[in-house]
Formats: sequence, structure tokens, C-alpha cells
Amino acid sequence: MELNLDPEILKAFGFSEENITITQIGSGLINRTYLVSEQLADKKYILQNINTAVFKNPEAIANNIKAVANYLLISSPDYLFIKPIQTAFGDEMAFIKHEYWRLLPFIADTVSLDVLTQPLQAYEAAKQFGKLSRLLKNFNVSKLEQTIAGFHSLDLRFDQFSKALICITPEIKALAKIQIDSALAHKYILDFYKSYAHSVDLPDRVMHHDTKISNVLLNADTFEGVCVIDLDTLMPGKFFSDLGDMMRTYLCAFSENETDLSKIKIRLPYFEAMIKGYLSEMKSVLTPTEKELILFSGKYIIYMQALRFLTDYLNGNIYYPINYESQNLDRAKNQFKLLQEITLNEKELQSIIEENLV
Ligand code: ADP
Ligand code: GN1
Ligand code: MG
Repeated sequence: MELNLDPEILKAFGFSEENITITQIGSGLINRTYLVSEQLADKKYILQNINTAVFKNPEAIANNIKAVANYLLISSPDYLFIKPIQTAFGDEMAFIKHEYWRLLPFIADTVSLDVLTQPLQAYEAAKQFGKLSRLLKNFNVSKLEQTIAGFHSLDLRFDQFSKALICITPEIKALAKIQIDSALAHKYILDFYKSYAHSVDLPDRVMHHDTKISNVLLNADTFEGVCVIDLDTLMPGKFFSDLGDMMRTYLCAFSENETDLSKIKIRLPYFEAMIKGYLSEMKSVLTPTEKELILFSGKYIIYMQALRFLTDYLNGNIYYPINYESQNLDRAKNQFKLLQEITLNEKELQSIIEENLV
């Protein structure tokens, strides 16, 4: 569907209204993304409205991306890193009527998938995220800001869940009883993490923090990895953020929105391909403790996502957009089922990891 945006936004990026068409694209839950096509020049761009309810300090995002882009330009000049195109005034973003906008180069002949249909795609996607981590292994992480405080802190997410529990009505409590019990029963994942949290062998790294499969572009014909996108949460973190979110979104043939839980199953060939792709870049970089925690990274992130969806449902759906009232509860059910599948297949998954670490 074609759209009209405020002409001031278009002017800020040097577009003339008559020559462009705008359509909304993407399945992301946070920002609004538009494809801008310039008919005369046959050029395309990605225009994004940054969600400032989620990202309270968009300047931090722009600063982080700029710092990493400058570093990669020197250290890995051939690497395709998507950084914003400056506005007509030389800024990283346009601030118009209290909203932040940024323009990105459109990467043609690529696809962004919501679920994977071939193990090769898992290999290529995981390799792309692993490559970003490897190229940034010597980057000074203290130069980057937290774009969302405590974003992947399981401690914070559990705390937010516990606070939501105190405020809910008995009706909501009854509706979410099974998932609330599940959230409490899995707290051992947080406790286990705490026993490692301060290990020097678990260093801060530059993490993408949102490696879900729609955030990597693959060649539309061959599925070869092209580049990673959605860099809003590129910031310091622990290694399991990226690998964990890959497990969350690559292993099952159905997305987090699937409500038929019998479909939520782990696909071992996809796991193997994902591990191979990631380790092809990161095997020589990971510390012994990180290697030990590879499978745990999946449990950590899937549990955290289940908590985040459940907490949002309990809070009245204030963070994740929904298409129907109980969608966040359904998403939490989906994620708890996925977590259960990881646990059920733990032995096979761990032996695949070990085979690929030698
Ligand atoms: P969100 O934060 O809403 O997930 P993304 O940055 O992931 O936003 O962008 C949403 C979608 O827009 C992507 O899944 C992809 O389909 C498309 N997209 C984003 N950036 C590009 C790009 N540089 N080139 C081509 N498509 C892109
Ligand atoms: C959000 O922006 P998007 O849709 O790629 C969320 C992630 C969640 C994901 C769940 C900033 O990602 O953390 O894992 O939804 N991003 C933010 O689908 O909260
Ligand atoms: Mg996205």
C-alpha cells in the first residue's frame, strides 16, 4: 500500500515528493520501516521511524553505529556494514515533530526471512552474526553506550515479571496460571547464570542483541549471507545474547506467533548448520567458559523472551504490538514450549556442539 509521509521528513533527506513512492515493509515489532523508491533514478532506500517509547535515547544508537562503522572502515574495509545516510544537514537522523527518522541504503536482491526453510540459511545467517562479533573482537566495548538499559539482563527481566505479578487481577492470574508457574519453575536458569555472571572468562563483547532471523539479509537466489541489519541494540553484552536469539528463531519451522504448540519442535539439522556457521567465525575467539555455555545461551534467551512476552501480557500489552488480546500470552506459551524442546533434546544438541568444537 502506498503511503504519504510528512513532506518535511522527505525534505530532510533531500527527496522531492513528486518523484518517490513509499510503502511500509518488514515484520519487526519495534520500529516502523518504509521502502522509499525514487522512480526517476531507479533507486531505493529504507526509511525508519525510531520507536522512542523503546529507545529513549536515539542519539546513543546513532553514536554506537557511527563508532563501529568508523572502526570497521579501517579494520575491515570490505565488510558491508549498514550505516545511516546523513540528512541534507549532515546529521545521522532527522528530528521532525518529536520523532526521529533515519535513512539507510536499501540492499537489493536480498530476503529477510521470518522462518528458515533450509539448513543452509541457518549456516549463512549464523555466520553473518558470528562474523560481526569476530570483526569487533578487539573493539573497545567501553566506547559504546547501552541503548536500552539492562536489555538482556535476565535478572532485570525476572524482576519486571515479579513486579507485574503483584499488580494483576485474579482473572488475569487465572488465565496465565500455567505460564506464571512455568516462569517460576525455570528460575533456575537465572540462578545458574548468576554463578557465572562475574567470571572473567565471560567478557563483554559487542553484541547485536537482536539476531532473530528477520534481522539478517540473505541473497534472494542463493541464500548466501549478505549483511546484518537492525543495529539499534548493537552494544556491549555477553556472547550468549546473539547465539541464544539465533537458537530461538532458527530451530523451529514456525515463528514465535504460532499458537499450535504441537508444531513447536527443534530441527536438529538446522541446529547443526547454525553451530557450524557461527563457529566458522567464532571458534577461535570464544573463551573456554563461553564454549561451555553454548547450549545454555539458547535456554537463557528463550526463557528471557518467554518472560518478556508474559510480563507484557500481565502489564496489559504495553510493549509488543498485538493482533488480538491474548497474543503475548500465546507468544509466551510458544517460547516455553520451545524451551522445553531444547531441554528434551539437550543430549543430541550438546553432542553436536562438541563435535564442532574439536
Ligand atoms: P525492526 O526494528 O522494526 O525489526 P528492521 O531494521 O529489522 O526494523 O527492518 C525491518 C525490515 O525492513 C527488515 O526485516 C527487512 O525486511 C527490511 N530492511 C531493513 N533494512 C534493510 C536494508 N538495508 N535493505 C533491505 N531491506 C531492509
Ligand atoms: C523485538 O525489533 P524486532 O522486532 O527485531 C525486540 C527483541 C525481541 C523481538 C521478539 C528492542 O525485535 O528484543 O527479541 O522483538 N526488540 C526490542 O520478536 O525490544
Ligand atoms: Mg528487525
